[in-house]
Amino acid sequence: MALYLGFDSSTQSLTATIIDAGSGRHDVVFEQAINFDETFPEFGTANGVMRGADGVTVTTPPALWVAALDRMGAMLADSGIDLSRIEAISGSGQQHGSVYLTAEATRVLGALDPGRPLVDQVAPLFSRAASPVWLDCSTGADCAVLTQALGGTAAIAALTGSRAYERFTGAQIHKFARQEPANYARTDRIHLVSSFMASLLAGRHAPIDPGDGAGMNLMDLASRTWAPRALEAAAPDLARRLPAIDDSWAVVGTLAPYWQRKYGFGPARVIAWSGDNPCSLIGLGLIAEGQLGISLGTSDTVFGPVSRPVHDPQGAGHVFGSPAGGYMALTCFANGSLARERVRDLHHLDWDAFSRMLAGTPAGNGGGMLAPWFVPEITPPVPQAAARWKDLDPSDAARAVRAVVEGQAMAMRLHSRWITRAVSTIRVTGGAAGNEAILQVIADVFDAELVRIAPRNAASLGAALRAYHASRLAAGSPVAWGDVVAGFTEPNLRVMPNATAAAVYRQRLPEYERFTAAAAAEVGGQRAEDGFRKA
Ligand code: ADP
Ligand code: XUL
Repeated sequence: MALYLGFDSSTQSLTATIIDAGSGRHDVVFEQAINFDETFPEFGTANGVMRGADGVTVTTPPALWVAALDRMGAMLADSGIDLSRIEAISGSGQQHGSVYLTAEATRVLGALDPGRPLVDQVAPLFSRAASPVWLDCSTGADCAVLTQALGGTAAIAALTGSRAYERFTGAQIHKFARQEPANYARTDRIHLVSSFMASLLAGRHAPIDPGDGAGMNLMDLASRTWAPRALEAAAPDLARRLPAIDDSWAVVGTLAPYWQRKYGFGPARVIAWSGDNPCSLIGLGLIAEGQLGISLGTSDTVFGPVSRPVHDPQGAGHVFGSPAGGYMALTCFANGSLARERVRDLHHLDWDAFSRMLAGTPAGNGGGMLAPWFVPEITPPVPQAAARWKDLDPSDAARAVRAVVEGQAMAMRLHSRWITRAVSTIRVTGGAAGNEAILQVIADVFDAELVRIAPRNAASLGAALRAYHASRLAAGSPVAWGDVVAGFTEPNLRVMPNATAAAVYRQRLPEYERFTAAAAAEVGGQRAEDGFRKA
């Protein structure tokens, strides 16, 4: 009867999930979140971040994450759960964000005093006061330097799994070393949010796992080691400032006495943390190639496990390590719920009316199509808002509704071919997964069975499942991944594709691909892809 604890240190909140697993048990016994803005107004964040006057710099004071972890310790101690039954702990961090520590950190982490708040002990260790986070896009010039040094966009994507992105940690470190050389010089260790939080638990510097390490543009994806040329291009003497890369299931150490004495934990194993996307992969039960996950949230993402370090030929996707071994590929669409809401609001509909119109219109929409780029799009790269309607009057509410959902579903299908061509099942989650009419269109466009996974915090659950898997492995009684996730990631809805609709979309897809490629080229988006192919 062992318990396993997973955390999710995300942009706006810290969540903790405790599962009771093994011996036929698969119960979630605790899931609670601390909202950063509400709980810690003294840090002055809005939606968990601080936005710079330049409009592109986005940071979070790292002390906020420390304070939240300590507060969650107190909440767990008050939960009535016997924390000494927790056998292992892991976690999920927002990807790309980084934490900069002085040489003092090694000593302080090893001697945390349970009589003093964690934040008071850790706050003096930061050599960069504000941690850049994934919403930051202030490093265009730094990306250009990295890209150039590594031989162009295609070369950096093939080496690291992604082209140079502004939010990725390599460019963020380059900017720091360039703008604040003295503070960079006194930086002894640079962590990701994930490895930093694991270090607080273990009381020692934790490694970075290949899941989150791949979000830096600094890791050789195939060998899962730091790429020396990338480190050299990013900043002087970077290699000695980075933690080691270790397996996602590595045992970092034993939970520090701080946590045991202060909150009543036992000597739990601390397992390496990973990024939130890799942890969500596990939390949604995506462990076999051919399975695809679709998250219909603020943005839409399509992702899945892959066995080889593939990369998106169009340069828009990402490949990270999968915490279950192998890799995960991911494509993100900025025009997700925002675009659906745009069409809904344009016609003064509610979600019920939106769904009725969608269900009441024929597959293929009588030839009408929409490139739903109401805001600049990531996939394909479209640098400015540029929605395009084809053979369709946007004032026709029912057809406009169908056009936005079909356009999104066809884009997901087209831009996930590099992930897998043979989709077995699609596991879908996120706010819009509550809408069955939308799910039917996606099942039809992919011509694949679609299942909906109950809306929990998939990253935090995934971290708890990873703690379970890693702990059993370390104890010499490993559990297969299929058995790890079974019972925790069961579908609450199944949607089968409609054969007639699927046939319509098979014909329609090449046409949609041509239409959107031409539309993207018109607004300059194609240039990014051309640059990628030639590079
Ligand atoms: P995130 O985690 O990215 O903040 P969520 O996964 O919570 O987002 O999804 C929130 C979105 O879900 C809202 O922006 C809303 O557009 C969408 N949503 C909620 N209910 C429905 C519905 N019935 N049909 C379509 N979309 C919905
Ligand atoms: C992924 C990304 C986001 C963050 C969100 O590349 O930037 O999904 O991980 O926390």
